[in-house]
Amino acid sequence: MRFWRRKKQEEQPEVVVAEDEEYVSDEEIEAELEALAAEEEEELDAGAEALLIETEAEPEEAEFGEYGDEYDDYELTPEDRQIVHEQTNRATEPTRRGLFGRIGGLFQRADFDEELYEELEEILLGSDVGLETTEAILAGVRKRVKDEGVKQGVQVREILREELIAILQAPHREPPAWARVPVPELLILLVVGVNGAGKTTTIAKMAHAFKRDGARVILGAADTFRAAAIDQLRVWGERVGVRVVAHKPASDPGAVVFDAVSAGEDGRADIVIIDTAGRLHTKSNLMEELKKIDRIVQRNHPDAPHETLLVLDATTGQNGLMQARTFTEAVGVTGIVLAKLDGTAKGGIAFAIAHELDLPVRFIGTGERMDDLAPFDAREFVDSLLA
Ligand SMILES: Nc1nc2c(ncn2[C@@H]2O[C@H](COP(=O)(O)OP(=O)(O)OP(=O)(O)O)[C@@H](O)[C@H]2O)c(=O)[nH]1
Ligand SMILES: [Mg+2]
Repeated sequence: MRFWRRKKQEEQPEVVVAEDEEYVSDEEIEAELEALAAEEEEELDAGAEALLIETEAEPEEAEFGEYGDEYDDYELTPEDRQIVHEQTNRATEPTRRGLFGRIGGLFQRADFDEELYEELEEILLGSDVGLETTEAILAGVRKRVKDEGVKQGVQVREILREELIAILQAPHREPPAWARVPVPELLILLVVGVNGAGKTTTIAKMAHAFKRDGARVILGAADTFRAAAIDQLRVWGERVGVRVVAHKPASDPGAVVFDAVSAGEDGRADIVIIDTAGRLHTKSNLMEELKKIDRIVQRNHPDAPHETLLVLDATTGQNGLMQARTFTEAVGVTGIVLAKLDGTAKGGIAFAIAHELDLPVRFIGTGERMDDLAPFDAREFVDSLLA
């Protein structure tokens, strides 16, 4: 299945595990950042007028809709669709078997009455959809039921289905960075999340998928908190067959990021994925550390990270929303990976994420193996839950 849109014919490089490659100290990076900031200020002064003229121009209207014409290269083939369908079905099985599965039964009665609305509300709340989102869904359904003058169970079911899909699709305003046109010369992805959420495993799965699509991938082991974390990424790197840039345990994550990005520059890689810590060994604040990583990435790549993916453990339910808020405030999360969806009956959290955080879910984790990652598809997701 294609995740990455650009096809490359080049041979994959051999697996090299880099240690202390071009090590740059914290101080050196800070000094360079300062110099860069000064330089930027000068440039801004000089270019202020030109900048003003540029911004006066009308922004060009985007010509494509959601995954529109420009992206047909990225469109899933019928075989891909089948894979997404099967993976989504498998991952949502616990949710379907749990409370959510009772939704189907609500529509078996001929008419959909007030009592059934109450039951529906109970089911949504119990499946981790959350109060705010549940109310939004019910209000949407009630309004359409009234406007369209329907009351038969089957008709209400279809309205509910459409409302659920709309909620999930709303934050998907543009395709993921790896499917955009043009794809950045060096695509830099930052992966964040609390410890144990599934970051490292997700990175391995993504690397596997991108590599299979012909991309040359480098992983940066910026989670220097534990030796085991670095080893885990290296083992995955070897298994998947991609380069891993790592430093010694407890070393500066910023230096790892710097080296991983540098290793990918000048056409030597297509994608760099940075693994980060879920907690820190020092007293310094995790969010500050992530902000610093962001700045280091932006040093030579002002548009990067092209995506900051927050990995959420789906089994933690509503708790994940709070985590997401904290990370979003600190580092501007652009998308969610919902990991371990296969292990929870509370898949309703996907709706809360979309509605309350306005963040697109990019992938769902469907198991512990390399292939257990599916692109998130709102329609597939809803249909598999209501099946
Ligand atoms: N069932 C299932 N297990 C998963 C999934 N993703 C990750 N895991 C498991 O969750 C555990 C933690 O995953 P990691 O990738 O190490 O999590 P992490 O966020 O990198 O954790 P730290 O590095 O400690 O912060 C591992 O045992 C994974 O195999 C998934 O989609 N489904
Ligand atoms: Mg990890």
